Amino acid sequence: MVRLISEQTEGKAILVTDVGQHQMIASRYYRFKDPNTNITSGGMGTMGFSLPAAMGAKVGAPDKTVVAVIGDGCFQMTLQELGTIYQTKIGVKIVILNNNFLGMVRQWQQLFFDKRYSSTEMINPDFVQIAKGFYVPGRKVTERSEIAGAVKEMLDTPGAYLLEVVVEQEDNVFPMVPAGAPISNIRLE
Ligand SMILES: Cc1ncc(C[n+]2csc(CCOP(=O)(O)OP(=O)(O)O)c2C)c(N)n1
Repeated sequence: MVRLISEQTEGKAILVTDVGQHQMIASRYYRFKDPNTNITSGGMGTMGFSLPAAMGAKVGAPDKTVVAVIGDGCFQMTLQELGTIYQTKIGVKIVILNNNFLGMVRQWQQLFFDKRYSSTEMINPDFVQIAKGFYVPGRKVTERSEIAGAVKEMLDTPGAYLLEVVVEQEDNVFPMVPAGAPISNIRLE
């Protein structure tokens, strides 16, 4: 998904990410061409960062394509900003990688706590309907074969757009360093 966005924007978009697996996936698979085009909530990352940050990026660089790549959990932290998008017509593209989990935390629970999942499964609302409530057009895709066309539709649609992509529920992202471990203990699987 991220590679397709990368290809169709020729690596020239400003990519803004939130916190979690999607953040690392976006960093790994988007082929950035220009400096200052990867905006992410690193370090003490705060869920909910990416939507308002993407809006700010679009206001600062109106001629650039700005794509926010967001997890389903993070999106629900600041989705009310869709109201600001509607009011101010900020043309930001929103891509939700929806695994129906707080994926990064689930990954840790799987790898370090014998898959004892606690408070990480998400029962999500209908994101496309929520966007429609704010007059932001959108689409949900569930099949791999649909995603190239969906990215094109998103980029070709003037103004803001929300694309929800249903992804593998229990996929993991590497490399990672276990809590309290030195970098030499990096895990690749
Ligand atoms: C405000 C806030 N609460 C909790 C966390 C801890 N945290 C980091 S990533 C994450 C899960 C993110 O889930 P989701 O947005 O669905 O993204 P995914 O990892 O599935 O891509 C959580 C709870 C945080 N970084 N910020």
